[in-house]
Amino acid sequence: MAFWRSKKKNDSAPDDSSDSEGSRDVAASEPADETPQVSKEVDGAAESQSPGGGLFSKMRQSLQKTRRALNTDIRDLFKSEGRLVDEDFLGELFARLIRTDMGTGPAETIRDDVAKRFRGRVVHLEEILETITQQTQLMLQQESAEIQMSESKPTVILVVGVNGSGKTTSIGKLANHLSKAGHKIVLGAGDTFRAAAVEQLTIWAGRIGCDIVTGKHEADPASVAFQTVDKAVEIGADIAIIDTAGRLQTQTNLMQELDKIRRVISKKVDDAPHEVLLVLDATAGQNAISQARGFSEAAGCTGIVLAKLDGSAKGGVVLPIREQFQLPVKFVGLGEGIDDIAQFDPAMFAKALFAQS
Ligand SMILES: Nc1nc2c(ncn2[C@@H]2O[C@H](COP(=O)(O)OP(=O)(O)OP(=O)(O)O)[C@@H](O)[C@H]2O)c(=O)[nH]1
Ligand SMILES: [Mg+2]
Repeated sequence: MAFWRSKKKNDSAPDDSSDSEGSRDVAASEPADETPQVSKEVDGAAESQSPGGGLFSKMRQSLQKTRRALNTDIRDLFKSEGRLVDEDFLGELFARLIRTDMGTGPAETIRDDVAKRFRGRVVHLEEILETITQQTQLMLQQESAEIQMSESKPTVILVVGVNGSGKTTSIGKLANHLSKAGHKIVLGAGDTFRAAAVEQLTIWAGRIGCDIVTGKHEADPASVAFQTVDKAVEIGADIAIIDTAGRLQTQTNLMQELDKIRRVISKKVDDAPHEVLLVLDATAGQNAISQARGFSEAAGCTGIVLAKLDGSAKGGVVLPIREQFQLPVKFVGLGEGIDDIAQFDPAMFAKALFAQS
């Protein structure tokens, strides 16, 4: 196993535009042959972050595209001073709500709530927005967005999802977030399929100042995962976060590869992985739902990271994700920068979604 030290880099987000399509065979035997490498960055203290402060405005900013579509649409319903809440109004409101990709279920719930409170009355935009915000918050309630920490170190987090959903970038931002919270982190470059993927995660490790375990190109990802957990145990790290190559839930061999990664990790730490985070691309809107459906069952996911909210006009997709899956949304991606991630907060999200710009 080789060690090296990298200088902290802090400029732009590491880009990775290489193609990751394709499929690989899963080796039948358990891994042990490849020798992953470990690099150590010791002198890179994490950037300071304004805790809490500005988080709402960041969330608000990120939801700008969704909010613009939604607010403009809803505002259009109020051409004159106030509007009578009748069947026409309720029908138009429903049509506008589903444009955010919130889906028919949540849109019906919101419409029915508005009907119950205001039918037959003349209402103003502000009243409607306030009601919708409250109802949205209610629908988004979940137990906790905290990472489930193992009682004994290390907590192991496996990160999965389809190609290009934002896995590696989310890992970089999450690792930074957790590192700032005082946790010692090890990253595992489990996407050995593309050389660029390892490089991308290595750049993030350098920026954060944490260890990373990498394997040779096309090394068995399960081997890298095992070595990552092994390294975390060895150095007393609090959290190991393991990247994986993008895959579709329909690619049976690649889903089996995830199984193998899980099996191998649990050989090292009994109850690991403690979290399997499914990264979904918010710009995919309703398509993100079908991704979630396949993965949540096949990969035993425990939580969702909704990436690229900032680039999406379909931020409403959080609602059907919460409605249809038992999985909590743990984090949202708000951009490509190192601090562009936030723990999911239903109240803040609902408020930011309907805030008037
Ligand atoms: N605007 C924005 N871009 C993001 C966000 N998260 C990821 N990206 C961008 O989305 C692209 C894909 O991100 P990656 O992290 O490489 O995605 P991945 O899932 O690891 O991709 P594969 O490993 O190829 O499957 C990159 O250009 C990222 O910079 C986000 O929250 N906001
Ligand atoms: Mg990746």
